[in-house]
Amino acid sequence: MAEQESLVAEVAARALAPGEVSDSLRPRIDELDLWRNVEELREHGATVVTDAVPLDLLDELRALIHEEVERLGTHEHTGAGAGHARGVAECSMLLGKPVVDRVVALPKIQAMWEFNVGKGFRAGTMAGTILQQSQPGGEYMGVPLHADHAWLPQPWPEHICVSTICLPCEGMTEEEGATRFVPGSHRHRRLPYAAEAAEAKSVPLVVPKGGFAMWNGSTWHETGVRTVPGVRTLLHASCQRLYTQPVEDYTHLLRDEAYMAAASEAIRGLVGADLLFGSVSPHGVAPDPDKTMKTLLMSQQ
Ligand SMILES: O=C(O)CCC(=O)C(=O)O
Ligand SMILES: [Fe+2]
Repeated sequence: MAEQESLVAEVAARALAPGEVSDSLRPRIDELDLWRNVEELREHGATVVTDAVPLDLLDELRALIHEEVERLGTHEHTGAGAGHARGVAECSMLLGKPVVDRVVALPKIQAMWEFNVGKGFRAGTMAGTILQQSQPGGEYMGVPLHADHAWLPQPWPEHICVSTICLPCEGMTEEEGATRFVPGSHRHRRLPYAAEAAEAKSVPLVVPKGGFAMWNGSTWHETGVRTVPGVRTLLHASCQRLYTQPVEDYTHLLRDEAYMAAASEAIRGLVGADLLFGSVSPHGVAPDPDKTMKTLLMSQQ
């Protein structure tokens, strides 16, 4: 009993306010020079992090997304609205692909996810898209103004539950179709009404090659329009707060002993290897006590 009371006291004492940086994360934010990004996420709801991804990894990532899209054939029926983005070729469930695993484990990406969705965050969606040039007067391609918290009841919690990064393999300017967001829109903590969406003033998230754009689940954002030749090849990677149900189910990776034996700490985290979920066996009565303790403590941070 006394043990349980002290656990409750410890969990209570760990609680962070929304947008607060934990003591254990602070040194990484310092070292990686991410305070401007933390501030921008708090104030505006989105930010661009630079110098995060080595350029050779970007070439590999671009090749993977194009190969996957080709393999799935989604480039052939993009006009019919393949995937979630109209007119955009898409591939999903990319965690487990070696280059994606290396990218999403990079320190700046990991630190920003932890800031936004707390310790113990899991992979929610890991998708690649290829956006083509729009023709003048042509149909809008991509996802119109929305927020990634859309499957949570509104008003959305102050603690962010979904955090998306968009990582363009070649960088993205406004003309190249940079993702756009509405500064300050995260404060509404709900989806935009139709009239608000029609009048919203979005701004482009211009990303130099090697950087990524990031927003939080309440921020209103939309795919930009590519007006110049070429394509925008992008990794969309969303992570979710540990208690929410990840959109993509990566339990096959958790069960893959060879994969897990070689997995970095970052990947173990993304698939929830240390969380209590799924740890009660049909013959047992309680979840793994170590995992329960870890999960409880992480949930507050
Ligand atoms: O295509 C884009 O630029 C934005 C896509 C999007 O809404 C997302 O990844 O959450
Ligand atoms: Fe989105």
